[in-house]
Amino acid sequence: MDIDHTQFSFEVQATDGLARAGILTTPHGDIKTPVFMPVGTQATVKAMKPEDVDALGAQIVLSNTYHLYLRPGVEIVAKAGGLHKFMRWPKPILTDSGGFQVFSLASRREVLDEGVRFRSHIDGSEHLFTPENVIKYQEFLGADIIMAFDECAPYPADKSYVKEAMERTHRWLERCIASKTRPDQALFGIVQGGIWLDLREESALFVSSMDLPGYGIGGLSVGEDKEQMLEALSVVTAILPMDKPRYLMGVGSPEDLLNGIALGVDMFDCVLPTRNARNGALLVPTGRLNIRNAQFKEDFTPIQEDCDCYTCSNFTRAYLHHLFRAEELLAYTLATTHNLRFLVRLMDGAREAILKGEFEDYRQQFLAGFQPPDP
Ligand code: PRF
Ligand code: ZN
Repeated sequence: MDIDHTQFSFEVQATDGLARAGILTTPHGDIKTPVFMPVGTQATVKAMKPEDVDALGAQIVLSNTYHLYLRPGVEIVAKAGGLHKFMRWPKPILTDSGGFQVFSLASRREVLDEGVRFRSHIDGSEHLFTPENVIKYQEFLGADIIMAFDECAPYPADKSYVKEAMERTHRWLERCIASKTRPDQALFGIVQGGIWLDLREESALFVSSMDLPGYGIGGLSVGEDKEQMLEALSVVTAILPMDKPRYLMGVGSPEDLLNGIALGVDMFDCVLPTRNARNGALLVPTGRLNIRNAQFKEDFTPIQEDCDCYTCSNFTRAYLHHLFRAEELLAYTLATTHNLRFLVRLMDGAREAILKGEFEDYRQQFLAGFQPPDP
């Protein structure tokens, strides 16, 4: 079934070079793009109350079919009234299909044309994901945006294998579209093709021909060089329809976000800002600081002087240093709050810059000050 166009739409409000500022309308509200989506794998953004995720400016969260299917089970979530009610997040939600997690987490995988047979990373039980059942599971969960079932080839891999995985992803996309029934969910197709530009072109053309409400770009940021990623990405964004949202899956460092926006990407997600936060790696305009470091023991300034987040408004580096050293649980909440707010502000700034036609200056200025971690 197609989608209800009164509930979903995407409007590009301004472009600046290839960068775009837009509004994505969903049944649970509007999303201003470009947008970073915090990850709530297990129906929770780790260490955060939904109210706090909302308060720091997040507009949409991502959750994972793979995890929720294995535990607590998608029927439980459906009985609770769907994922929005279950996790008490009233704003938009996107669920990933499991097409990536099954390859990164499950053990003893067997890829067949029918789907993927795998063993649970939790209890070793055997399961089969197919394009049809993964759509059904995402319909049980009830997210606003659901993703097609795809195969993300590993990196490095033989070109012949990446091509097979891409072709399988295309066949699976047709089956996903055919099995979808809910008009209040938007299905995004996923472009694959690894680092090979001819495969990327072929995949972008095929997926674009499906006339979907949005497009995911998968198979990147899986170990290839940054230059390879950006080159493959630029081939894809040049082909995808201008009037639909583009979502670069699993990409999330500040420099990748700005470089992705510069190539025409509208949506991003990544576990890094939240995972790094729980390891004490905090984002600041100059790069990352590790708050566990002894230099912060007597530093009574906020993490970031000009940050308006709850953590920076109320606590010092010395206090966070202490919480991390003492392994106090509040450390995770305060650090996650700051890192997510940092990315939300980075994206808000990018959007404003696009609307003013100043995005390239904004990107250059940020990148000039920001020192990425060694690869
Ligand atoms: N496919 C899906 N989810 C993903 C990816 C993908 O290729 C990636 C790769 N960066 C992250 N998440 N379905
Ligand atoms: Zn802060």
